[in-house]
Amino acid sequence: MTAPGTRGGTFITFEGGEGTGKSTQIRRLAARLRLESGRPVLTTREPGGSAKAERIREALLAGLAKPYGPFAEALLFSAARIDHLDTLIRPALARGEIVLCDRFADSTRAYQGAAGGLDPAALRALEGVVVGPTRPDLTLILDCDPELGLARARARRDAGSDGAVDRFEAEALAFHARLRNAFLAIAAEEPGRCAIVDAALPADAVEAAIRAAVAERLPGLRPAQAGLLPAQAHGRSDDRPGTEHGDAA
Ligand code: Z5A
Repeated sequence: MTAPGTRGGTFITFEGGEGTGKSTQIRRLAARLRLESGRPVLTTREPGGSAKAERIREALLAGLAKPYGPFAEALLFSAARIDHLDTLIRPALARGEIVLCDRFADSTRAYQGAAGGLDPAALRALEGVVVGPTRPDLTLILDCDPELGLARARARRDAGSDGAVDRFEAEALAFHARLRNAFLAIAAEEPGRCAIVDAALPADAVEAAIRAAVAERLPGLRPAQAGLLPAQAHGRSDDRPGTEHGDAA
């Protein structure tokens, strides 16, 4: 982990299975931090975030890389991450901004590693080359029963605000159970960086737990005091994450 302050900015990632509420909570935390911290907040996502990485995202989620196997997919996620880091994340951190990222390297460890069956040592080596010193200061792992998360994702799609089932959502429930265990194992392995948040709770309660975790782990950002701010500070709970990726304000 790079300590906040050594590079100016603060890097927070959101991880977890499908439909755990990452996008919803990123928007809420971003709104709070914009009001509270007095610093620009950039929200972004993986795969994607930069123009070139978004093109790779389209191919990955359409399943175009699946026939080449999980290591080829890991390489493509990494290619997208290199561009995202170089063109968006590192410049924002160097400017002293707070960067909130929807998924990052832990998703490669969980999806391509634990759930996809790749050798963890090979993936760690790849991560070391791709990510280098740009480690998150804090990773919030949103955790709930995969059946609940998948049901939420399904309900969102049925309500018409989303497209077809993507390549990973279409995997069997056993895959999603392995994913959940993988994220919990990452949190157990790196407790200083990771905080587990109960994502089965209502969105307001999840938001409060996230504010408490951020206040405890990154006291300089002071989001716990955001509870004193007016309710209109945060976005709608059904906001999709992709709409403001790359925005700093
Ligand atoms: N992937 C990978 O394999 N390797 C990698 O290295 C990386 C990614 C970086 C990206 O998909 C896929 O890429 C992902 C992993 C893989 N797998 N899939 N699929 P994505 O970006 O399209 O999707 P996602 O990251 O899985 O997120 P999501 O499914 O869109 O869910 P979410 O962001 O966690 O949840 P949400 O959109 O905030 O909420 C979902 C719905 O639930 C929505 O209607 C909300 O209003 C509702 N919601 C949210 N919170 C609550 C609570 N607390 N209670 C009730 N309802 C709620």
